[in-house]
Amino acid sequence: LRLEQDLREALQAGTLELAYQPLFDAQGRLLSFEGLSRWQHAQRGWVSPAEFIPVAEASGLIVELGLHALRVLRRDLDAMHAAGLNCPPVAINLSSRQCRRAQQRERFLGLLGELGLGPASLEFELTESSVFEDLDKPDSIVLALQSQGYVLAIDDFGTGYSSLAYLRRMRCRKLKIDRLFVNGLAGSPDGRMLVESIIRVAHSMHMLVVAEGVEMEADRDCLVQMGCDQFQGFGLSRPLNPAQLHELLRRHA
Ligand code: G
Ligand code: G
Ligand code: MN
Ligand code: NA
Repeated sequence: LRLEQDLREALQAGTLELAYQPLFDAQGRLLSFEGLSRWQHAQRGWVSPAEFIPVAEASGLIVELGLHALRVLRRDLDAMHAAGLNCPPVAINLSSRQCRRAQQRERFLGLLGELGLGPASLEFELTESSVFEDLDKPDSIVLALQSQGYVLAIDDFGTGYSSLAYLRRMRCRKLKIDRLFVNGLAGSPDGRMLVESIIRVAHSMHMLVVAEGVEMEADRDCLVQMGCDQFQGFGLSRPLNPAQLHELLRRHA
């Protein structure tokens, strides 16, 4: 409860930030970023999203957190433009609890328009379960975003339920294989077979495959060989603060 109250105040004060973790192709070219919420608590220091996202979801604060993330992204993009830097698309995580009500969905879509965050600058990541819940709604946020041309990725693939059922039902552009299946891949024949199958299924549905949680070069090489399209993980880059992001963009310009 203490954490919930502190999070509420942090959102009011606008002190949550975004960290940006790059995604690369097999040749090491920079493709895009995942924007991850970060909270520096006055007493506790950095609180992990693994801790505060569940609190935000349970309390409903996730709605405000999601809107706040869009504003922070707008501010950070403006700063990059002012510095003469071009930023590739940034993907934001979208929780199903953020857009459960029609009014929440409208507010979210409205803010995208207001901030001028279109599909060239913004993408979304959704977990399997949240896509599945949302698709049953007449005014589904997923379908709305898709019809506006936003790239959607299915996040943490393989850890949810009914994966194949909704893969068929809705076509996302990207599939992100959960790091559970990526870590130690090179040393695991079973793991390789599984990931190879996931890649084949995704490609047959014209989806791009992203491996997340890439930490070891052997795993990355293995994934490249299997035809994986994009790579993200501590082994390539940690999530970056805006200053580090600027530096990376200068290097890749
Ligand atoms: O950043 P990582 O450090 O620990 O994130 C942990 C979890 O929190 C991940 O599952 C990630 O998708 C989620 N997460 C991070 N930032 C956001 C956010 O802005 N919104 C939502 N809904 N989830 C987020
Ligand atoms: O659920 P989601 O995929 O959005 O989670 C992203 C989270 O994964 C972030 O918290 C990010 O810090 C974390 N992450 C990114 N790369 C790695 C990695 O190589 N190893 C581990 N353990 N976590 C990672
Ligand atoms: Mn994600
Ligand atoms: Na993920």
